[in-house]
Amino acid sequence: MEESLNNELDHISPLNENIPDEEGIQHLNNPVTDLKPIVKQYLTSVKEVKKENNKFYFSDGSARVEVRVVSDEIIRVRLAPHGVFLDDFSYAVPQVDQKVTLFRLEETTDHYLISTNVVTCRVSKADFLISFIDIHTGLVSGSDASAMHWEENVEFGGYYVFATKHCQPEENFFGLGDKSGNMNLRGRKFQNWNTDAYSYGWDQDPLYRTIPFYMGINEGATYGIFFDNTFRSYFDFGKEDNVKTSFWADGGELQYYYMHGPHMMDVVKRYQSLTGTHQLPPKWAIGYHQCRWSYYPESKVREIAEGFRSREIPCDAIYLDIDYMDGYRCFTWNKKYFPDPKKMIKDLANIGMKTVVMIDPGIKVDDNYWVFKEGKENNYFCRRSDDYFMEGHVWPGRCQFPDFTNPEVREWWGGLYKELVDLGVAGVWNDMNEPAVFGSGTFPNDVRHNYDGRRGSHRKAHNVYGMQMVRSTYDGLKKLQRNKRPFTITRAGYSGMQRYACVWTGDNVATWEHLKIANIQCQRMSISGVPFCGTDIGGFSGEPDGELFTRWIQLGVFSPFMRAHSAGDTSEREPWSFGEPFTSINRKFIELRYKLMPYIYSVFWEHHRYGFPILRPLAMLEQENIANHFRQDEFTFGDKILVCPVLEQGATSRRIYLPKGKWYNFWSHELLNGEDEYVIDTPLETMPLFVRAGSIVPEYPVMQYVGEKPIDEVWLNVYYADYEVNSFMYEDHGDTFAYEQDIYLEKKFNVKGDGRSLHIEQSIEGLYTPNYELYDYNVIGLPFTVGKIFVDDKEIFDFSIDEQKCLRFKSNKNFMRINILKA
Ligand code: MIG
Repeated sequence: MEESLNNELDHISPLNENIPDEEGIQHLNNPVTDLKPIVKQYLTSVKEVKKENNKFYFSDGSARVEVRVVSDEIIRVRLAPHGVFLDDFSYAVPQVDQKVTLFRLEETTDHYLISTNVVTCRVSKADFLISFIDIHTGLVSGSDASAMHWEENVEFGGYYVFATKHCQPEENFFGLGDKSGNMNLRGRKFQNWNTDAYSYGWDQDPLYRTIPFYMGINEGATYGIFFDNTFRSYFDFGKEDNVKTSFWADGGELQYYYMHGPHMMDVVKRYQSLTGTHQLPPKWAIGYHQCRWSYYPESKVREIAEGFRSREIPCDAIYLDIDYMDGYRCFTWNKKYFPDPKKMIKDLANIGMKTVVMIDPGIKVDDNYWVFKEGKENNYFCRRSDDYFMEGHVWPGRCQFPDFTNPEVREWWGGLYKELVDLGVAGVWNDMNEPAVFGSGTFPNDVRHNYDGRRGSHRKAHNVYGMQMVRSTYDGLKKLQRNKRPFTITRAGYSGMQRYACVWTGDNVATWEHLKIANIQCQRMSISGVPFCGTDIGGFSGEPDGELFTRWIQLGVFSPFMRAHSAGDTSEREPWSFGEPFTSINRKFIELRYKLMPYIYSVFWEHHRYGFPILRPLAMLEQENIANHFRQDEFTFGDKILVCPVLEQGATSRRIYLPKGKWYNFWSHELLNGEDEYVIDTPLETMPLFVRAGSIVPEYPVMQYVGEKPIDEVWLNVYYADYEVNSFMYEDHGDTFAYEQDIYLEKKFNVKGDGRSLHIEQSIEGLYTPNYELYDYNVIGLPFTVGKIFVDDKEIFDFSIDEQKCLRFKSNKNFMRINILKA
């Protein structure tokens, strides 16, 4: 062990070599303290069991374990090394709702068994090992390889806490949100400590966000573990020891939720039921956005905005990075660059361009600056252990930092946005909230935090700092904008951040490798509970060529958040910056985003309301096929559209895999069978896109921005299938919370073909009334010549077959039944 410790110390590097293993806790700040002897204590054997409502307490005489039945499929386990549990408080899980009716405790010779209708949590008496068993299949998941254990932390108090589980021979792992390597986590080791990771590389770790949630797939069944611990945490998926999966943290409680599957989709939905889903974003937030560090002065901002309109490239928002501020003081304006922000924002709004501004956490130490003065007078800034203020240099120079874990500070900070909202600012972008500090990287460990009245050092609050910042931004905007949906973006976060913001993946690089990272990262965030995610299209640092930028735009159409961004020292980076043919292709793809708007918006609703992820990797679509655990390029956006971005320079074709079912090539309408691989041509003006047969994909006319024109008709693309498929479409006002009062429409379509006819049924739920009256159908792939069409049993005669061989006709938007019959 001595030797392995030394090895670890030998290669401390700023990148990903510095993860201690379970046997050698390593403080990054002070490697010397690692050399103290390690005394780990393990749970011994179960001596006592007690039941209190839905909680069961097991004790080995001194340590206690709580097993709580949260729902039929979710069970929470907590450890108290000396019998006393910490306050049951979590930023990730605002409320542990009780959703279970039936459960029971049984005792056998060797075990205690706590069972719901779905899963049994088994605690072995002799060695305190905990495992989870599917009641129906008997499959054992997430079983302890050793009993939960801990090590006293002499320096800070509390314990390092550890769980070690079996890793099955063919088990693969997914999740953890913000990682930059392969999607499958098997054989690797990670840590979570929110880090400003400028120009991060493949597999660099840690990055900006902490999502201590993973899923294991074994024998075709998925389960999940959410280790709700905000301290620096670690995960090892069979790296140190091929047969073990461990997770541990530098402090806090060993507390995790076991979430039963059997499908990955079920587990993700259960994770979202604990940590919440994203609110519906304002519709404009899912349009195309243009950003740069920075567009200034005002004339430049106008030139860019008008550049979109004159070139007829759709765009909904333009961003102001830090240079709009006066000396980087948050909530101020540089009056030289922006003499009349209100007028500028209004003029931009008049051409349909929203303004989003950046706000950082560092507040300049300056007694003539009102934000600093208010923070100082009210004691809102973080302090060190000996009561000095936490000071560090960021963009404005010497700064102090609000303690966003204090509810009073959050309230104050939320109110600071008043002037920006009054000026017409439409959204806020919170950067540097890991928190990032020049030189040292972040705050020292001894900084104190309020932690919502529970108190804690930065060790405990670090990973939630950014999330609490953007929470305060979101809540503040929500109040100030009255009933309008806030739009917020955050760089840092912790599990549950999706309740307050969308995210971008930070400072990536203009390389083809980063395009691959971007594709995996967005998918991974999506299945880790953070669906509204995007990358800096084009790469933040470095220079993409036209081809790379265009391929990134293509991926961006199918990134939930679609924004181009670039660092200040790079060349111009607008969709037209690379000349032809790139400009036209970029336009065509951004237009596609706008055409698909009703589909994309519906997928956001499905996430918000039902907890479905927006992007679904192949491993989720077909988890029973182990080969899919290693495929990471293809994914579906929602349920209907399969995307396979082109990720290689100069590629003229690429291999793709289609999952079960039948798929239409989006461009050629060729019908292909799933569960097979194909080689698809990929000239720059196209990318492999497929639509599930039987789908209805709604489409809007191209607009230059959301809401540019009233919608006269919604186009319904119907993809014929000789089986039955459901689709749906969601509609509402687009920027209010009226949907919470049922002012929305959820339309379900059922499509069924049988070779001689095609039936479409519609059912409508909700109270919203859209302005348009008609659906305009485009039926693709009909295998027969059309004889008659009936809409609600009335024959219609006005139909045609277009040059693409698609059937075209119209109906009233409230139709219930359509029958298309063979001649
Ligand atoms: O230290 O505000 O990730 O998007 O343009 C750099 C300037 C600070 C980092 C963000 C980037 C942003 C930049 N910021």
